[in-house]
Amino acid sequence: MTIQVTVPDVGEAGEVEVIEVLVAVGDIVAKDDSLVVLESDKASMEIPSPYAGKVVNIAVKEGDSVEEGSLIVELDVEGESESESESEAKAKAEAADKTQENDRPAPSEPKEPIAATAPSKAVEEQAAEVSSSETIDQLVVVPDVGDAGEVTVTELLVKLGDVVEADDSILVLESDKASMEIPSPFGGEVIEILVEDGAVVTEGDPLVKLRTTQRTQQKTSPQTPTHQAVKGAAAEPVVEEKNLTPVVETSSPQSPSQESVGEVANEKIHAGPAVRKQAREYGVNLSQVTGTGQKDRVLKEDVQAFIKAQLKTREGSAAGQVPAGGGIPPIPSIDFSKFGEIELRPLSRVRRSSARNLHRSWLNVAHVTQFDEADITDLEVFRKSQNLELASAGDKLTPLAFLIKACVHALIKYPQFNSSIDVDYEYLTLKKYYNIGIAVETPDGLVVPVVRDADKKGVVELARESAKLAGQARDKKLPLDAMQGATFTISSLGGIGGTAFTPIVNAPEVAILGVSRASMGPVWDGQAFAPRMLLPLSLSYDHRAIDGAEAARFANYLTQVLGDVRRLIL
Ligand code: CAO
Repeated sequence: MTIQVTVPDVGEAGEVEVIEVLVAVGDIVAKDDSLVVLESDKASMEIPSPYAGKVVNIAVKEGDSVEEGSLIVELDVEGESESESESEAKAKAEAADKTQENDRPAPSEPKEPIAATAPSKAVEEQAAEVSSSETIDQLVVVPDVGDAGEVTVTELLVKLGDVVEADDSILVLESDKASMEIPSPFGGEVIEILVEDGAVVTEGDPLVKLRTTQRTQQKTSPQTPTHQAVKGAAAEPVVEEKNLTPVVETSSPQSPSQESVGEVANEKIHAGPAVRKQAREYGVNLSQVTGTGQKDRVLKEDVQAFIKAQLKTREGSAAGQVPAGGGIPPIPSIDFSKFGEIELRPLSRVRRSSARNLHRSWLNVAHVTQFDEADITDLEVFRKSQNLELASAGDKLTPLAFLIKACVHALIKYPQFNSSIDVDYEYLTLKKYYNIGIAVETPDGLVVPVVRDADKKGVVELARESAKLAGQARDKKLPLDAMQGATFTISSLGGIGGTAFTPIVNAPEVAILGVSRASMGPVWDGQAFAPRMLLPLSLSYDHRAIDGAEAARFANYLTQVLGDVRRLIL
């Protein structure tokens, strides 16, 4: 015979939305298999099939608004024992008769509408009349764990069949900073353990299911959303009330409170039970999934897309391409005002952009830094003498112009430093032009203008041009194309101080020269220590493109050129 499954009493919700249809026409479902997921403003509920049978018609589709009594699906239950179906339907009809609310056909008629899940008021009243107690299955979920975000189950303190009292510890969760025993918010028998040792969970994830026995007078009315599977002891074979509010949540590990129902968690992650189940099965942390449903609700497709993206990230990582942010555990977002006074300073556009570029380079490049020292005693004598002559023309040589020139020479000798590596590691692109980026500190953040064709320019011209670019950068007057096309970068902190640092390669370039402050130091000349002006160099390079030995040679060659500037004319 054909059974119509209708929307049960949804309490105060009135209209609810069909957010998922879990079956298709022709599907064979078992009793209690979920048919659809309905969602009110406050919560979601899966509607289980009241009988085993074959789905012969689906009367709703995702997005439909339905109310109590609306037809959901039609089931062919002929495979079922007729007498059992009849007796169940009869029990429902009798219960409904008690309140004279039943205008449905008699249960023996071929199309008997059956409210699928939540017991109607009448059914509950019937249950109250025939039973002095009822069992209620309730989930204990991960409470608010503060800034911890993800926590690990480190110890299960209960096993199946254990009877716990309210406030008995049921398991231990551990964050980076602390362990916490999670007390049960209510007493009952442990009928399901939903996590295992080592599981990583977040706020709202279910931990254990407890079955409590309560006096019927204490039971929750269908108008009050609860997360209880109510099993009326006698009126119905099994009438399971699915939750209108999916979690029973404790307000904190220290003070569990059954009143603070899971709407908080619900608001944080808007997802139906089926989606939560799917997420649990695949170990997906729903807080990391972007919901594309109404009000950012997380749909099954969102979880699937998230899993796909994660897999891609792993494939990418295996191939050495790490998409920005992919697979990287996020740094927890902390409310610092809890610890003291704070000020929010918005980042400039320049700082945001350089933060993104630096992060991207840091993630992609296999950084190694080679340190060396150049003896620039003679260079400094020459530079200062030149400056005396150049002053009248308004020009000034700083060590930077010589560094640019020396780097161009080294790049010509070691062309792989003037290259970019193919993303598939098939080849290096060697560039036959020499454009040197110069890291310039500005009030808005780091800017890297480019001295073009540096190989074709003399030291004075390089000094003039780099000073002009640095000035334009600080005055925010750099033309856009002045920051493009660099093949190698110099970051000089020499005017400021420091003995060494590890600059980040400006990918897709493969190397960067960091320059620290030159200072006088003793150098052994074979017979005695002599005072020499030593310039610290820090050459960071992408080890994917450059071998360590090549880097040592490049840095060494630089020291030779800077140590004897006559080489620059060779
Ligand atoms: N050792 C000792 N003194 C140095 C030196 C060094 N390595 N480099 C420069 N100096 C001296 C200069 O000769 C100058 O001295 P005088 O005024 O007596 O001649 C003084 O320090 C100031 O130089 P400068 O910094 O104005 O000029 P510059 O050409 O050396 O540098 C620029 C230009 C744009 C690189 C620099 O101004 C700048 O912005 N540096 C910061 C770069 C930065 O932030 N890098 C970090 C990036 S993170 O990777």
